[in-house]
Amino acid sequence: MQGRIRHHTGLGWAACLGLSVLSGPVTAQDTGRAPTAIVAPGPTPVTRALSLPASSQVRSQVVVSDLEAPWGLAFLPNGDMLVTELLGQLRYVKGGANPVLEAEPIAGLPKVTAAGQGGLMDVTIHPDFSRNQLIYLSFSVGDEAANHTRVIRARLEGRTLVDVQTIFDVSPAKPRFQHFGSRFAWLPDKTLLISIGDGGNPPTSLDGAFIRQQAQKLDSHLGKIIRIHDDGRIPSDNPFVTTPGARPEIYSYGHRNAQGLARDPVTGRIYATEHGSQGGDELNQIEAGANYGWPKVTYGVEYGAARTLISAEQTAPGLRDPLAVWSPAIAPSGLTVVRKSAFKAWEGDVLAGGLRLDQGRGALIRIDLDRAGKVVGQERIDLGEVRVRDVRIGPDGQIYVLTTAMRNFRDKGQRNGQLWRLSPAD
Ligand SMILES: [Ca+2]
Repeated sequence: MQGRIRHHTGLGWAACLGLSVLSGPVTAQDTGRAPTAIVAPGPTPVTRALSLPASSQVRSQVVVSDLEAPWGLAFLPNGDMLVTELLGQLRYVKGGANPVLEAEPIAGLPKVTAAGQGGLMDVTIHPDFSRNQLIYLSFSVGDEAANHTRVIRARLEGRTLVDVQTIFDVSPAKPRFQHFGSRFAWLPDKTLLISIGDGGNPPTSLDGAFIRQQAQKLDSHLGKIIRIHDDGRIPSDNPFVTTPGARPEIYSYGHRNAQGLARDPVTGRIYATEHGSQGGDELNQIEAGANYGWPKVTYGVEYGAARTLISAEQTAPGLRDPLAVWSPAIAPSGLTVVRKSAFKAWEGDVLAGGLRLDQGRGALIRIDLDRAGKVVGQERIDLGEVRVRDVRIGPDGQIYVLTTAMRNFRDKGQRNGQLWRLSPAD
């Protein structure tokens, strides 16, 4: 694919981009129906990420180095940034043309368990931050035998957190340190969505079954997207508040490990990316009460050379189909919808971070959506031998990306994390 990418519709362009369309178009998401509406099963395009064309539209520049396993990025209204480091520090970056990483981390953080995939994960600011200075952090607590994701809010006073309050604890606790999810997204009513992982891969078990089965259980927060008020209270219009035995915080379920979550402020659509198991990574459009299928239906297979099937079917009545599937995996991380950016041609598209494409380098994936929210094309934005962990649009309209090195990215003392700024190529 040569030259500038423009907005296109139709599978002709998808085919020219190297999308491997297995068996036809995506099932339409029927946004007009009640949350529990059944969506007819339909085929979903499966993409081989490495076969995607590389974007020629981007100029990239490292603006901050020496971060230690960065995970989440949030802009303050003044253009400064908060960056979480997985091992448990919150860093302050002065924004502007030449961003500066302050040497001293933010003080007053609670104790975090940093082990395996767990640690200090996402950060977001309250929609009214300018008035209340509230920030939110997600992190893992506990030990090898019993740990879980916790959400706190606190006021940022200068460079110190004060009035730290726990507002949500995932239940049940789980063993081992896999699949925490933990990404935030705000809704316009100032409720907060948080993605929670399924608890891990076999042989990790809970209640006599592989823990992944928790994703289908409404009495568990594992494998869910949850929704709470800004102080942790449960919204009375959550989809399962009146369902006996169900956790009232649940917004959607049947997720494996969603580490990308973003709302389009123009269309109101909510998108999530989740890791599959050896392939089967998904982009989903999230609706209240819907079941996204894991592990009943997935394009992923068990880890290992045998590639044992996890589900006999990839789609089923009553289960939401993904908008896009990546096999092999991209290992999707942070997610953002392109609005108010310097990339005019990308307006309304979705950027998905990829930790690891085909066992090689990570990249950003730009997913071109048409006005109906259907995937009509994808391309790679390569940043070299890095894992892409988070992506945000800055107040200056540029794209900001957190990366780590491919190897040793979360070993203590490995300050190979970077903040990149992407600008439109001339
Ligand atoms: Ca799914």
